[in-house]
Amino acid sequence: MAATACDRSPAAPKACLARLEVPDPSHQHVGMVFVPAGTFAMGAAPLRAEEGPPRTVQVGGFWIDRTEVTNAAFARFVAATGYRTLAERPLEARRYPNLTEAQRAPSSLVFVGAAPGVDRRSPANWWRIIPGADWRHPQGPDSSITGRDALPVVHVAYADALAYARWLGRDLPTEAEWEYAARGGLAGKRYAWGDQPADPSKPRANTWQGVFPVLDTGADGYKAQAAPVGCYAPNGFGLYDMAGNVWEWTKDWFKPGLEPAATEALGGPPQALALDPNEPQVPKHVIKGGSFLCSEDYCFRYRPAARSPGPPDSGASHIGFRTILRAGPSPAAAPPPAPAPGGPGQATGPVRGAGGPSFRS
Ligand SMILES: [Ca+2]
Repeated sequence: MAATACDRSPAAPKACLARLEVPDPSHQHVGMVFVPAGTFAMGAAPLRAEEGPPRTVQVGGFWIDRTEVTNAAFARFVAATGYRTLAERPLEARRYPNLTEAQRAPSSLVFVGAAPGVDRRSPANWWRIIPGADWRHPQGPDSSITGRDALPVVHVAYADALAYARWLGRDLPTEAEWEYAARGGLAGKRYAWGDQPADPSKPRANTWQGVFPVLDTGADGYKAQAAPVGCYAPNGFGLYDMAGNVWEWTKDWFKPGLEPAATEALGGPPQALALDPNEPQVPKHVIKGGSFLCSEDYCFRYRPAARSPGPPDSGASHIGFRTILRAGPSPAAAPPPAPAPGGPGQATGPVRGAGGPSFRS
């Protein structure tokens, strides 16, 4: 057996916060923290090619979820609306004519680990498209979220996250808003908690300790799996898990580097300029924060300045989200979400992630 260290035991991890806050449209601010308007240095001296040097960016005040959206919160949304996530729907044949019917069946990407000696250049060695994997079945059809109310919802595509946010009259954060929130009021620090490197004896986030993707020692308490929300100390704004646990969707279209500040505040480059050099035919959104799969020796993206491209029509077992409510105009007045799955130019693109770089860890 590969030493993946994936813990698939049926024992449900306990909740870490005393109370799970579950909002609904009548209780719009439940679970949120207010972050005052401010100016900050977005980005950092690049540690990865896609990052950009710091530039001054202004953001308005906003409410933001104290934690990643949980299974409990997403379940309330689904119960109220009957919403089906993209992973639960078959892909449309007209949009994906090159795929077989089996390939278009409902499915999602699950991290399965790898054996020692694996070629670390190919994420396909540790990701599998598993039919029947979705937010209710995070490891595949035989798994469930029973007893996992406090875990972040995963296998949510960008459109799923936006649909949840819209139901609450909220929005998803721009990359600038997300990064400003993640920094917690600290200026120019490498991590959400300051400049001290991660210390396994005093874990500050759910990441990966050991050799990725072969062995996670789980020194932070969670071995190759997401933790319940709020298991580690919050940042300066009172926000939990802004580093590690699960990646989080933002509204910005991804391209390497950062846009000039004036554009950044408005939400990054237009879709026409979206570019993942490793998969240029698929426009992607920026995901932030890193995940439980981020190790110091491979991903190292559990830093506020780090960023990665996420295909809008794909979820995965390590991508979740949180929502915001701007102090300015209501998000209800914003344009409707883009159609999904598969927009123009994506019809022949990789489906549900073919192991693209956004899924490295
Ligand atoms: Ca961990």
